[in-house]
Amino acid sequence: MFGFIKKTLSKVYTQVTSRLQGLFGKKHIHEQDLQELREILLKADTGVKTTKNIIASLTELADSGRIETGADLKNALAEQLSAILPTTPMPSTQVYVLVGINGSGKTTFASKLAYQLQQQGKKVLLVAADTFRAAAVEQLQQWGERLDIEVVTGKPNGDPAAVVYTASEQFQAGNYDAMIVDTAGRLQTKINLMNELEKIKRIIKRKLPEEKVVTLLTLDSMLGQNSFDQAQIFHEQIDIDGIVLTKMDGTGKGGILFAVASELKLPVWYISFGESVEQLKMFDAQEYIQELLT
Ligand SMILES: Nc1nc2c(ncn2[C@@H]2O[C@H](COP(=O)(O)OP(=O)(O)OP(=O)(O)O)[C@@H](O)[C@H]2O)c(=O)[nH]1
Ligand SMILES: [Mg+2]
Repeated sequence: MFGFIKKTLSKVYTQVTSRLQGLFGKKHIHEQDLQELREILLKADTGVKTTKNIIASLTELADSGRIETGADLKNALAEQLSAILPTTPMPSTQVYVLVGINGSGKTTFASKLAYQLQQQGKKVLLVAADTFRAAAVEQLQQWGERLDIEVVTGKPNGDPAAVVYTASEQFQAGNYDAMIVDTAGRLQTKINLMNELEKIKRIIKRKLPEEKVVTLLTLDSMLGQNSFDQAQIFHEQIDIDGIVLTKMDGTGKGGILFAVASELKLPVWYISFGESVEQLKMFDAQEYIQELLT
């Protein structure tokens, strides 16, 4: 990931990284410097609660003489941020179920993930379990054609669980290495739509009992804290395993990663940052922190 933030996430870089450098260059750290750090973290979408905890810990360290210089501050902040990000590695899996609100980047991520797995030599099956919009199926089919990856589709307005049923059989019979299920965007408050997701997961588990199924929630990083309540309810209703932060090339400011980790207690496994197929990275917490602070 080296140089990744500077090169790719230019907004994160200019809004966060460059401002931090000013603080880290100081000979002496005073009370007002911690207030400035607080402001930077808040502006970077780190979230009120998470920021408050970080600043409280740093203030304690400063009061006891353990943060005197800008360099001390940098090291202490790096430690704080590392402690926040859970290091749960992405489990090795063959079945991915992608969920999230409308427009959060599921279909784009499905294609990017399919491409990444294909590059690793895997035989991938894409499943268009978004039967709600005809355009959604076409969108995935187009990616499938471009990448030469098979896409299982169902009837328009049909039961998405039926598509998943067929796909699971094809997966089993066809010697595939991975199956990626793209679902329709939905609001977490629509109970019937959440039940539909549960049904999809149930069918996969019944048809493919040997496979580990990983449910990934796509979160649009540009929505900042607004997406938290949504994520929380998704998690309560259908058990999310990990987060994909999308549109990291947009106006999001990078701190969202820490807020997600500390407030949702869910690992971030992927960051997606553009509309072309290779713009996907497996998230590495240590590298990210290192780059953010350097
Ligand atoms: N810049 C940028 N745009 C993205 C990214 N991911 C998705 N998009 C765009 O965001 C829009 C929505 O993306 P989709 O992948 O269709 O989102 P979705 O969650 O499948 O949407 P629904 O199926 O309607 O719920 C599209 O215009 C994508 O091109 C990203 O990482 N960066
Ligand atoms: Mg979609």
